[in-house]
Formats: sequence, C-alpha cells, structure tokens
Amino acid sequence: MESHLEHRDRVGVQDAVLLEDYTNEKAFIENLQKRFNEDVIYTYIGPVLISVNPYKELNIYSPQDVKGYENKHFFEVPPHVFAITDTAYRSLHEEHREQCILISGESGSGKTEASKKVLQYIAEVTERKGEIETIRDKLLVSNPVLEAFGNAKTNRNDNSSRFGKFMDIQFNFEGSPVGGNILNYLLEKSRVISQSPGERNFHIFYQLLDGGTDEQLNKLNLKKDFNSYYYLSHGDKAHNFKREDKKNFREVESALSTLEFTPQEQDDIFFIISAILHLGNVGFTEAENKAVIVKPELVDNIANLLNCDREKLRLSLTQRTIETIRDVVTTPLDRELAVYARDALAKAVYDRLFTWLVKRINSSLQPSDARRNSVIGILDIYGFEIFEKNSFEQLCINFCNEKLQQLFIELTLRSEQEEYEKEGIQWEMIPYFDNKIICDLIEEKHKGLIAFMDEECLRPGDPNDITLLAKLDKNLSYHEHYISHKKADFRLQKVMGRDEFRLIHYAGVVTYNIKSFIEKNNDLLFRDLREAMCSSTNTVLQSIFLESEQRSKKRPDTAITQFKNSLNNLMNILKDKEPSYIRCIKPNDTKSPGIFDEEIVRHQIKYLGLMENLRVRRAGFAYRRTYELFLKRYKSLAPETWPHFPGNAKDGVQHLVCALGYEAKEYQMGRTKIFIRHPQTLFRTEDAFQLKKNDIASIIQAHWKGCL
Ligand code: AD9
Ligand code: MG
Repeated sequence: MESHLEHRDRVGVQDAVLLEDYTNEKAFIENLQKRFNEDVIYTYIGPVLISVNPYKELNIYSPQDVKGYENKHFFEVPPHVFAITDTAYRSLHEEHREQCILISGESGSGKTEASKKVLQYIAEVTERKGEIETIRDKLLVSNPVLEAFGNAKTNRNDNSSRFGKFMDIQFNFEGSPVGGNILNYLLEKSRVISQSPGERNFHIFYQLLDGGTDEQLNKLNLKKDFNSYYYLSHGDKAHNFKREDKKNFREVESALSTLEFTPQEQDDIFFIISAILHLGNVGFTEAENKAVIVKPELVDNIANLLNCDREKLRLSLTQRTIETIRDVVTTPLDRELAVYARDALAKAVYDRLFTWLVKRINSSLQPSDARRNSVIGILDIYGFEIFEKNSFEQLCINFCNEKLQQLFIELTLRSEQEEYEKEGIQWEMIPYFDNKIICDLIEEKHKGLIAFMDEECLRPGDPNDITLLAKLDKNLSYHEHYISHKKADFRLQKVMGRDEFRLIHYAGVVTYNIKSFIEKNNDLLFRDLREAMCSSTNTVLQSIFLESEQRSKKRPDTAITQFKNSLNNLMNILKDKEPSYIRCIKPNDTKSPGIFDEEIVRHQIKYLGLMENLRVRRAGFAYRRTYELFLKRYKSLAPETWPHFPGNAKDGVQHLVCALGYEAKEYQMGRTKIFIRHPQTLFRTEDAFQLKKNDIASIIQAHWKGCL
C-alpha cells in the first residue's frame, strides 16, 4: 500500500492540512472533487475523516481491506473509515482510553453506512468464539431491527434514520466485544400519521404487509394492500412496497430471535403495529359538537388486537377526563379533537414501542460478566437542518448540533493542547468562534429559549403559539443571535413572517415557524387514552404504559426539556472519551453516483465547520511525525544519517533539519515527534527526497548497467 505522502501527487492530497492555502475553500473542495472523481471518497483534516458518499458500491470494504488496515499506523495507509476504527480500537486496547466515534453530516450523507463499517471492522478483527461470537452477532443484527422500526424512505434518503443513535460496544481486557448498549434520541413520530409526497412511513409497516405470511396477516386482521390503510396512503403512492421489504422482514424476524425476543414478545410487537394501522382508519363524524365514531367495529377490532377494554377504548377516542382539585370532569371531544386524540395515540404508542425495543435490545446485549468493560461509542445523529420551513424538530436537531460543535471545539482544542504539552511544545492559544453563546441562548436556566418555552407551555390560561412567540421576542430580542420578525433585518434579505423567529446558528441562519411549538412541546396524551392502553394485556403495551404512568404522577417534563437532559447526559458520556470524527458529505441531491455538485458540497462544508476545523489544525503545527518515521523516510537527505544513523532517532532528525536548512520558526522538536508548522516546509523536504530517490535509482541503474 502506498504511504500517505507517496499518494499525495496522484489524487490530490490525502490530508487537507497539506493544501498550500488552507484558507482557500475552493482549493479544499477541488481536492475532494478530484479524489471523488477517482472513487477516492475519504480525505483527512489531520485526524478527522471526511467521507463523500459515492452512491455506488466500492470495492474497498472486503476482508482483505480490513486486513490492510489492521494494526497499521494511521498515516501509513490511505484514509479510510477502517483506519479511524483501527486507531480507536488500538488506543482503547493499548492505552486504555475510552473512545467515541462521532459521525455527522446531513441526511443521506452516509452516516449510518459509516457506522456499519465501524461495526464491520470491529466484528472482523476480533475473535470469533463462544460467547463473544454470540454478542458479535447480536450487535450486528441490532441494526436491521432498529432500521426497520426507526428508518423510512424520505426524499433525501431511501433509508433515512428518523432517530439519533449512540451505540456503545463494550470490550473485555483482551479486546473482545462482550456487550453493548444503545441510547436513542428523538424519533420522528409524526411520520406515523402522515408523510410528505414521495416519502413513506417507517419501513416495518410495509415489511409486515409485504413479508408477513397469510397466517400472520390473518391473525392480525391485515390485508396485503397498503391502500387500505390511511396512515400509509399519504406519501409515496407509486412505489409503496420496495423490492427489499419482503426480504428485510425475514431478516427482522430472524434478528428478533437472535436477540432472544420471546415468541410472545414478537407477537405483541406485531399486534401493536397492526393496531396502529387500523387506528388510522377510524373516522369520525360530528353530532351536536360531539365526535361520533363512524365504524365502531373498527375500534372493537383494535381492542381485540391489543386485548384491551373495548368500551374504554371507544370512550377514550371521543371524550376527555380532566381532574381538577375539586372535581373530575368528563367532556366530549368534537370531531377535530377526536382526530387529534386518535393521531396522538398512534404516535405515542409507536414512539414508546420504539423506546421499548431499544431497551429490550439493550437487555439482550448486556455482558454476562459485570466487570467494568471499556467502550467504543459510535454516535450516528442527524446533522444540521435548514429547510424552507423549519419547526420544533429542526430546533431540537440544530440545538443538538450546537452542543456537538461545542464538544468538538472543546475536545479538538483540548487534544491539540494535550499533545503539545505531552511533547513539551510551547502551546499557543488558537482564536476560534466559540458557539457557547448560542448554546446558552437556547438552554440557559431561567433565561434561555427553552426556559421561556416551558414557562409558556405550563402557564395556566390559554397559552398558544402566538403568545409563545411574543414571549420569546420580548425576552430574547436583545441577544445578538436571536432575530425577531419585528427587528429590521438588513443583513438577511429574506423577509420574515409574523409567526417566525430566527436564530443565527454557528452553521447558518435558520428561520423557525412557531406553529405547533406548544403542542409538540407539551406532547400530551389524554388521560383516557393512557388508561385505555393500561387496560391491555399485551405485555409490551402494558410495560410501556404502566411504567410511564407510575413515573408520571407529576407532570412529565416537556419534550424539549427531556431532549435537553438527554443531550447533556450524552455530552457527559462523550466528554470522558477520546473522540474520532467522521464528517460525511453528500455530493448531490439526486442520490446519483458520479455527480459532484460543488454548491451542495460547499454548503455542507460550511455547516460542518470544516474550514474552521482546518484553520484550527493549521494554526498550530500542520504536520507531526515520530522521529523514527521521519528519519526512516528522509535519512537519504543528510550525509550523517545515510545510509544508517547509529544514534537515537531524535539526534538523527536534528542532523536532517540542519542539512535541510529548516529555520527555527518552521519547526519544533518535541519529546517523541517533530512538529512542522507549514506544509510548504514538508513539501520542500518531500521534493528533495523524490529527487534524491531518482538520483539514487539512476546511480544504481548505471551501476548495474556498468556491471552488465
Ligand atoms: V440520514 O441522516 O439517516 O437520512 P445517513 O445516515 O447520513 O442519512 P446513509 O448512511 O443512510 O445516510 O446513506 C444513504 C445512502 O447512500 C445509503 O443507503 C447508500 O445507498 C449510500 N451510501 C452511503 N455511504 C456509502 C458508501 N460508503 N458506499 C456506498 C453509500 N454507498
Ligand atoms: Mg442514517
């Protein structure tokens, strides 16, 4: 395999740090494009891996490729997700530092595929025997299950993850995987009840209808026809079933068995999925402002499937009970509210089913030996989103990205600083944009956007989206990253609506529409519906509703506060680990191979903060290498070190830099490594090396010719 530097002249540069002008975005993109055109999809910025989605199968993930990266030094092999994984794995095993691999990028950029390659690599380089093999298989098959229930076809990605995932792989002291744990974040549950044109509901619905046997479908009272189900009939009409649905259903069933779900649990899951499909078909009319169920037998059917109280379920869809301090009052729902209640139930059941699935998978992945194991965590989470219309979900997602950027800054700068300290190199502070100010704007106690949002949601009276926006405008307009529609906004041409506010995120300006913020944040499920679900004997349903009932004697936290807490918890987990970064880029919007749209790539480079990343990396020392490796490569360039230097490597390198005429400001000598400030210095050295190599080659050639 070619070395890092030998490869540079052929397909651009392998590490953007080596670009002549590191502030030049155009050159940065051209380098990615040049490589992409040659099917070279990976490039580094120092230790950060950039991956450009090829949208075609490349022959670079075979077992031989795995071998090619096993136990190799990061810089000796071309950039690859395997190189990142190998480095993390070895660092865990040899230096006992817990690891995390953070994968980010926009929808369709290749995050989930990258996370699978990480898992593939680990599975292939670790032992295959006994208990370890079992856990390895379980880790591998947890993906198809999560994808069936948590992924869907969107216009951006045919297999889009509609939830965030942090997966821990636990290793014993020998470096074998012995367990795992998954944390899930914010499932897009609104997809259960409606989908945009061209999109689909979660895969599992289609998989069950297309892949279920006649007997299975009979038992669930289902027809093999997606048009019969209102919740499936919104979006993608032309291609509702996909070729792989049937096959994937088999895979899910077998995965559930591998993960040791009992036959009862498996049945209960599909009873719930079927009940949701039927629920969507329950329609209402209205008489005297009261909702009336059009076909009560449909509700009876659902009650049968869920084995819950039929009368309770009927009533819960048409009336609402409110407990006040003095009284319990039951009021009928009008048609609109009944539809709302029905949809809220479908969303809540699905969302909780998903969380239950993750928990259940986790219990199956628990290591048998409770000793403290070390972990590599893999984070595959939604990237920054700026759409035409941005809502509550985008706020959560973008907030998440602000937090990750914070962590990125903290950890990247920290690890740079640590390396300099370890090597005894003088540390210079690097100026960078700290996005803490935006995180604070969103999450600060009593003063941040979330605090005001919660205050409004929980206020007695009639809080609504408009009063919420007024409150945000009143309290946050002073902030330089918050823009109210009232504020004159010359910088940004696009006019704002009266129901919008803007945040200046680190990655760009996003206009949020306030519609449904209160409802989405409150995330309430009427008590009557909860009670109807609790009356079910379906073990899965029981455990997901009874458990949360017991917990929620007091009002549960709002949706955004729950999200904030789980994010802060994640940040704490990540902070203790050594991070590796994979930044994924989508080269075009049409999911096509071979097309590199410069404009689309440019946006992502901005959102991912890659130029900033490069700047930080270059502000210190662009290049660092152990004395041994540096000497090995360049020893021909000084008479003292050629052909062999008898002393220690550091002294050898000292001779080399003298012979090469490095000026003092160009480099520093650390304890184990030489640090070179600008790539030009290295290029000079590399050019001299190539010349010398040719010289030596011609001398040898001449010598041999002379001998002949
Ligand atoms: V989303 O935020 O979950 O909507 P991801 O996860 O970033 O998104 P995903 O990994 O699902 O994107 O990749 C999208 C599609 O691109 C895949 O289904 C593949 O068809 C394609 N892809 C991504 N990475 C690779 C790759 N390394 N090699 C080949 C790839 N194809
Ligand atoms: Mg994904």
